[in-house]
Amino acid sequence: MKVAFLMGSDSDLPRLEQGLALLGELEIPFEARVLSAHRTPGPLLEYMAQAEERGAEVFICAAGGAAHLAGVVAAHTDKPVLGIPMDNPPLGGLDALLATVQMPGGVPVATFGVGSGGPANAALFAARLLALSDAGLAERLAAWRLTQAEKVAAKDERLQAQLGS
Ligand code: RP5
Repeated sequence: MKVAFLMGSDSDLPRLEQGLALLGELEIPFEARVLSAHRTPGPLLEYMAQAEERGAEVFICAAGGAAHLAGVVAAHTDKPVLGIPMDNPPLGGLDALLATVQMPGGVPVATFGVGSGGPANAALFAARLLALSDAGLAERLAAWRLTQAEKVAAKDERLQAQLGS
């Protein structure tokens, strides 16, 4: 395992699947766990006590509402912590965004966007961090970026065909 992908609830999972799929596509060993800073504080600390020994190089933490998961994880590691604020009702994720991004000085959390791009970008950012010391992964990332550009170009071609231009 190189990436520990933690979420505060299984209700977060459906919106995180694109990020998990990207880690798989880029052949990055990861594990995903439901661990809550509030509901399971003990098991979260037990997890943090052994995650690095088991290989975790980057932590991705997704939580909604009063989202303290990424901050608590960052308080227990010197590895990079990437926070994903979940867009839950009734406040639409602004609560989680502020809770995740407004960390006190000395405990950094890199916070990603609320909504559909956040999980994918957190996974890609984790890949970029790991690619700094993994040439094979750097190549896979470059190939992935090329494929993404080709997909967008194909969409543009289809649009031009529809418009008859
Ligand atoms: C947070 O509370 C979780 O990350 C989730 O986004 C939110 C709601 O959790 P559930 O009540 O759906 O389990 O801790």
